[in-house]
Amino acid sequence: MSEKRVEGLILKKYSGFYYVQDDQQNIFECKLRGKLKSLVLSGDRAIILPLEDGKGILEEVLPRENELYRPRIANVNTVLIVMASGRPSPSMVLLDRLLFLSFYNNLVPYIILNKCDLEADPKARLIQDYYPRAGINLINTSVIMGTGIEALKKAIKGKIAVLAGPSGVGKSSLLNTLLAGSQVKTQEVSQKIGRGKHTTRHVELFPLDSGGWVADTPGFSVLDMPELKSPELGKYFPDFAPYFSDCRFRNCLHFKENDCEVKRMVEQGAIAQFRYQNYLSMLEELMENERCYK
Ligand SMILES: Nc1nc2c(ncn2[C@@H]2O[C@H](COP(=O)(O)OP(=O)(O)OP(=O)(O)O)[C@@H](O)[C@H]2O)c(=O)[nH]1
Ligand SMILES: [Mg+2]
Ligand SMILES: [Zn+2]
Repeated sequence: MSEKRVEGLILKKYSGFYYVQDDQQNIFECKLRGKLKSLVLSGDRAIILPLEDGKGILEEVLPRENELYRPRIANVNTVLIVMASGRPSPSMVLLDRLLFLSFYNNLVPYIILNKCDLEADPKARLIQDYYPRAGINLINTSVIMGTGIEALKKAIKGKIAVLAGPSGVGKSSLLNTLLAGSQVKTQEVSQKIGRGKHTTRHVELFPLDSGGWVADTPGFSVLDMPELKSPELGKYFPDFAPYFSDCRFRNCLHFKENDCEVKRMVEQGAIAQFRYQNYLSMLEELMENERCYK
């Protein structure tokens, strides 16, 4: 037993204990130092004092880089937006919303097109065709065939990732596949995931043997638009951004304005029609909010 403090990552909170992983993959079951009043979230980095038998005392929470509210989790880097190649067929509206929220929160999104063993839905083909051209990461996966799992592990390495996406696309299946054969004790957890019994109040981070962590939550569960001025929205559409300088108006909303380069690119097919429609519906939502709260 030493008096040496170590830095670690909060994986989860469970019945009054915090589970903290150090850089050597040891996990300590920690109690809070009595006088510590800070809020502690999964994903926080912390200083702990290790005691015997894998126990420890959580002494200090280090400053966080960011914080997601639903699920409540700190220091997320990456959002894995899962859609199924078929069954259920992809939702472009949800996809574009999640992409926007990722960019808005300064997180790196990956589109994970799962079930690529099934015949691709026409919408899945659109996704495969459009987003990589727009510079957005896309990984085709199949839990059944084992396709794309290595690429997915590579995307997560060194990162804290959350899974997002509609029900039935294979988020839990992917997480179980990522954790398969893991050295960390995941048996109990995997079963919990398998039954779909999420204890959403306590987000749990699962460490992968290949590096990085994945949260066991459905990801962003609330898709309301953040408070954002309507002219700012376009900034979070990386496929629109190259054209802004050629719009006639500097504050162009790419909506009803004349001489708008974004609209021209939609007509020419360089920007996908569906993507522009999704932009417009988010824009209208923001404008509606501006009218209400003015
Ligand atoms: N064909 C095929 N089926 C898959 C694949 N991945 C998952 N499934 C199946 O899709 C169904 C839904 O998978 P889940 O992992 O429960 O989906 P989920 O996204 O966690 O759904 P929720 O927990 O409801 O949000 C299950 O029957 C899986 O066996 C895949 O790659 N290919
Ligand atoms: Mg699930
Ligand atoms: Zn414009």
